Amino acid sequence: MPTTNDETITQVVKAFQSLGVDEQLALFWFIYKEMGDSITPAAPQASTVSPDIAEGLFNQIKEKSQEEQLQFQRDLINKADTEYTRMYGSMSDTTKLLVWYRLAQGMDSGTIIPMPPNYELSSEAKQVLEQIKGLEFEQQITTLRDYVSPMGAEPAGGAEV
Ligand code: 45D
Repeated sequence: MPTTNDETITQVVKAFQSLGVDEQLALFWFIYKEMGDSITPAAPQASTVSPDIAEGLFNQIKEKSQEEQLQFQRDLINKADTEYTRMYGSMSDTTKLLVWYRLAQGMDSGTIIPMPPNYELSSEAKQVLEQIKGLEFEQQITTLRDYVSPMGAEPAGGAEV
């Protein structure tokens, strides 16, 4: 039987996924800004994360044009099948989260396409943001892990890394 907390998380993830693709990207960015320094590689369960694998994919995306960088992120959400989304699909959930974290850091440092200035979230997206802000830190992590988990494409048959 799922607990109330599990149901809350499931409901928030569904609301997140029901937004348009660009709205999801924008909301994800605002979440990153809200979480800020509370995200650290010392977080629990770091043993299931493969930093080198995340870095390898990130480095390839970093070399692309801004348009292609944005397309890659849209492809992940759309579950489009490309060389890169398959790489993503082969990762553990926490490694997937690390890929997104690295992309957000890249936006901060100017190597990844930035948010357009003065971007306003839709009221639907704002609602989801408020719901996520109301969760405990561990629940936020679970929510984000559940959110990034189904993205990308199925690997050809490799194991998770
Ligand atoms: O022109 O256990 C729009 C680890 C509009 C460690 C756009 C962790 C049009 C191990 C589409 C908006 C650190 C992994 C443009 C745990 C337009 C561990 C572009 C925790 C340009 C628990 C929008 C990790 C774009 C965590 C490009 C908590 C938006 C990680 C991009 C959290 C948004 C990561 C991005 C988060 C958002 C990442 C890249 C919250 C990324 C958010």
